[in-house]
Amino acid sequence: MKVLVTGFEPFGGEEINPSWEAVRALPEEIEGAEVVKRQLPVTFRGVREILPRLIVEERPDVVILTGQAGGRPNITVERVAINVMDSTMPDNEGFTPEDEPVFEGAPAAYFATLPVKAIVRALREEKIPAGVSNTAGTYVCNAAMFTVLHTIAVAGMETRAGFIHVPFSHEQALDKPRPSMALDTIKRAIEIAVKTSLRA
Ligand code: PCA
Repeated sequence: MKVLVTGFEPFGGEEINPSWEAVRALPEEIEGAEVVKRQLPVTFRGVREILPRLIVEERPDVVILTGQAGGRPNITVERVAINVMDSTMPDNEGFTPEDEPVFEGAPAAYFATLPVKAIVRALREEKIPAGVSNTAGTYVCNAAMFTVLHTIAVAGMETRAGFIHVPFSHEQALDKPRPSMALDTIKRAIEIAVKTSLRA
């Protein structure tokens, strides 16, 4: 079995992105499955170019994308990705799309194919605050999730895929009164999500 796990580069003036810091600390193998880790650019163009290629080349059994949701207090497992790019905050190459589709002619939305509820239950059993989220926003994370689910659907693959948003790390929150979580807890959460998805 093979698992593709991604995190993002920093954006929005942050020096780190806790999603990538956690992903890069993951072991090379989880329950016998090979773990392929990649850092993604925070650009609408980049994720739509890189992810379809990665999926077709690596043919993973499970894809778990992760990103920072600064301000959310807990780990959130996303239920749905929508075919919309709409942002007032420029991405890392200055692009601010308004009401554009991720892919012209693609469906309005895709549900995550990860065991969303089982992941949330497993995290809570390990005393990690977690919940289901019904929106991944309309910025680069949603576009990445939509791209992966669309690629898998069009290719007729059986890969299970979805997205997990993580809070700011404690380091990031030192100078701002925002909720945060220890990087090691975020890493453990992603590892639990991988294990739960492999068993599903
Ligand atoms: N979070 C952003 C994009 C990159 C990231 O880590 C988002 O939620 O869209």
